[in-house]
Amino acid sequence: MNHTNLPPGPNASVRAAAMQDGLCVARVSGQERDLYTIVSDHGTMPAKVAGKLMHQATGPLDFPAVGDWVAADTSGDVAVIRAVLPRKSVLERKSAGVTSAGQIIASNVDVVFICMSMNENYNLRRLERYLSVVWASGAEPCVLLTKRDLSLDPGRYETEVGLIALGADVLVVTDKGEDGYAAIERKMAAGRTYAFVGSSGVGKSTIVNHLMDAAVMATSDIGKADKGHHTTTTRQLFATPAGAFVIDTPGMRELQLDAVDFDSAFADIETLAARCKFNDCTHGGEPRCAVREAIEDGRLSAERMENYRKMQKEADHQERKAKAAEIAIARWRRAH
Ligand SMILES: Nc1nc2c(ncn2[C@@H]2O[C@H](COP(=O)(O)OP(=O)(O)OP(=O)(O)O)[C@@H](O)[C@H]2O)c(=O)[nH]1
Ligand SMILES: [Mg+2]
Ligand SMILES: [Zn+2]
Repeated sequence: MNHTNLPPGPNASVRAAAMQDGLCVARVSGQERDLYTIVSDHGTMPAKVAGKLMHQATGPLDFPAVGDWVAADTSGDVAVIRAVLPRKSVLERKSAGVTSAGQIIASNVDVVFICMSMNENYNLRRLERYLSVVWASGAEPCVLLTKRDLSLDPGRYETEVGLIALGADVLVVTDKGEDGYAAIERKMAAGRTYAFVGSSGVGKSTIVNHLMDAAVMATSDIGKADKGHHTTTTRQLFATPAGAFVIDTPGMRELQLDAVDFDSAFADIETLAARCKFNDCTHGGEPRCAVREAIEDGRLSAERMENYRKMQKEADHQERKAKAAEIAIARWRRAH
């Protein structure tokens, strides 16, 4: 990535403060375990996290992630990241494993393109999960229905998705033909940052290569895109020739919920629920329940309602686990 097209990023006073400490402001463009790549006025260089920052960290969210602005000491061959600057948006998910700690997918993203292809991968319930997580990140979600060339009736998918992707744009795209990705390019602007997320094989890296006008990411060969095979394995930030920033991410098998925004993602259900006769209506058979009435006359899909309940349960469980962990840590600290 060329330093001449680094985005505006943190404001002048932050840059000045970092410079006073002999540090420079850089952006994290790549991460492979504990080795980072950062881009600054000094160009692209490898970087590690300072020991102090590592010891003060209380969880994965305190570590740098792709898209982060950091203050770094760039005097040596390997830069030393001393601080992570405040984030404008954080896209996170629960990490696999037993801890309740979240994992950052990307930060300081303006628009998250949620990619879903119109074949076996098509799943409205999974899309609802993605939308809930992206709304909570502070970035704007935009749904990309990919591989239009493989679908006999793309309009049907577009309509169906439009009904659940409330407040988000829905674009139908393909890598075939001259202008199959024109809708994406129209959506993008110079200086802004875009992340691509979604299942493996839906065509995220193919889009990134198109936007870069170069094969910067490997894509799977046709036929080798078998289930469970991930072509992209690390997250990476690129500056496009048009001056935008794009982050490619590895396909996710499942998106475990961490931070979620139900008010935005399920605004239709929340609005209906406000009209139920009882304030504490569980929509389980109470009289004059606006939610059940909407399901009965077909205005709300029963599957959508069921998914909403399931996700809420999951989020509640997650929250209880996080609280329990917090209490346990506080107790341990007091005892020691
Ligand atoms: N027919 C068709 N194939 C496509 C389209 N876009 C991508 N592909 C193919 O789909 C396969 C997977 O594409 P990738 O770009 O590697 O998918 P990905 O989302 O980056 O996958 P991971 O890196 O594993 O997460 C490749 O063989 C692409 O050539 C499209 O619009 N139509
Ligand atoms: Mg990929
Ligand atoms: Zn109700």
